[in-house]
Amino acid sequence: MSAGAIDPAVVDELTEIVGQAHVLSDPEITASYSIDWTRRFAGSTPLVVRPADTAETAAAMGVLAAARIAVVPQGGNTGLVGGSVPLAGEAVLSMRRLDVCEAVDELASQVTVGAGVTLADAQIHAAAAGLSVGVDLAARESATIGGMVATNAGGINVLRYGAMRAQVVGIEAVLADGMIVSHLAGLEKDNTGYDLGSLLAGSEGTLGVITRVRLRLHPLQPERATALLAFETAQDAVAAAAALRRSVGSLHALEAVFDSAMALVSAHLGVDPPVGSLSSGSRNASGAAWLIAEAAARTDPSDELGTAVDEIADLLIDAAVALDPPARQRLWAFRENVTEAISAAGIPHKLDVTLPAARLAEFVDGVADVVRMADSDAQPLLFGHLGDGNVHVNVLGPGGAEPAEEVDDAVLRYVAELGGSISAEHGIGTAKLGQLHLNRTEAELAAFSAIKRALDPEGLLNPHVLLP
Ligand code: FAD
Ligand code: 2HG
Ligand code: ZN
Repeated sequence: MSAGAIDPAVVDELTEIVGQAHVLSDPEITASYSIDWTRRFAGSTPLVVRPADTAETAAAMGVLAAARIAVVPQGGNTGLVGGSVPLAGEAVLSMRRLDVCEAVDELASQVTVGAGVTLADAQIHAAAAGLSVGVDLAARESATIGGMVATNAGGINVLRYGAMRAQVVGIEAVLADGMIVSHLAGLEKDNTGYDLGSLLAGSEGTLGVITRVRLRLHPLQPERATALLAFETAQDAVAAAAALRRSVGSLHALEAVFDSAMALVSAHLGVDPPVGSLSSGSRNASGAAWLIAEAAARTDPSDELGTAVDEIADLLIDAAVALDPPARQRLWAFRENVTEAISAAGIPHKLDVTLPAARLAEFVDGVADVVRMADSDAQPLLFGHLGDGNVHVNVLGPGGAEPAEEVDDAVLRYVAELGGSISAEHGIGTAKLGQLHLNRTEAELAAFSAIKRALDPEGLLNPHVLLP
């Protein structure tokens, strides 16, 4: 749909609500709202509407609903499953201007923030009160709290604090018809009916537009110890990860980078990992493996981490431990920059999956063959949040091109066969619509559709996302 296809009276009404500067239709300006972070998913939009607050969001949704214009809510546009961009000519409702952090409630250890507040800004705001946000991820400078709730984002601290849904103690949202629902008191115990915050978490913009979120905060854990651990095989790394989870009470993150992903990120950074060695020619997905284990506490956790690392000495090739922030950051660079390194190499298919602990090692060893059976030229790159069974299987085709479409189906079927989830933390978006049935029964999908119809009977909110 081009801008011209929208009734000028609708554009006028929207302009009256949000101001001329915030109704965008010039294709050069709307282009960045229409392509996703990976560059795999791109469309076009007749209009980007940028409300400033809840009232403007509600009024704009009312106008769009009356005109039956489908809408893609968008935050930082860092989503990785093609759910945040207008692939079928929808209007985009950009939530980035809802960027107010209210005062931290120090008595309750909670804060209410606008949906457009970036994770980095929420973290700085909470830290000033001696508290922290329970979720952290590498896209923190751009990802918004609204988008993170909408995707139920996970990240590196899930093993300690849970994913985004677990941080939500109150929510405000605008429904498809422009009605505002608001429940922001933040009472820890509140059994007064359906929990709309839980329902909207992971709804990927299909049930409502999140405008404000009340977050549960956690004590800051300022003392940190970080270890980069090198292993000869993926199996050893998986066994070590399980042991560290059992033994380190202050475990804050437990991440993995497998052989070919480590080769790529090291080349990207221009630095070899300080411990372990890459397999020569490294096209293996697994083979050698690295873990990053971080302990965090109010008092120095290095002894606790050091003792636990000693206890897994028979599994290890070598370990590097860092305590001060720059040295720790140098170790983290080998994990945090993998996504960027892959993006610099091409346009991957991203298959974000969870395996049950008992099948994790088998999956890490077996998935490369599954990929190559579907596309013999494709290169699998494995890394992820091993502490919670979450593996990111990225697959590149030759020269950085996209691999064959069959790869996605083959890997996700393999995951389902092993009892895993086809989406650990990124969501379904448009990328995995065809495979949702691998994890969800017909009865569950019928219940999903009934919820969607109840809250969005005209099917205007992100109509091509999540529900097949
Ligand atoms: P967007 O990309 O704008 O939108 C994502 C989805 O949420 C879309 O379906 C959109 O319609 C919907 N949405 C956005 N805002 C709203 C709103 N206010 N109301 C209703 N629906 C809305 N994800 C993880 O889980 N863990 C990670 O460790 C992680 N690391 C990443 C690292 C990098 C380098 C990158 C690029 C991405 C990473 N991601 C990760 C993915 C991404 O950052 C998350 O999915 C994040 O939650 C998206 O937030 P966003 O504001 O960018 O949302
Ligand atoms: C991460 O854990 C993100 O780094 C991105 O979830 C994963 O690039 C990916 O596949
Ligand atoms: Zn991740």
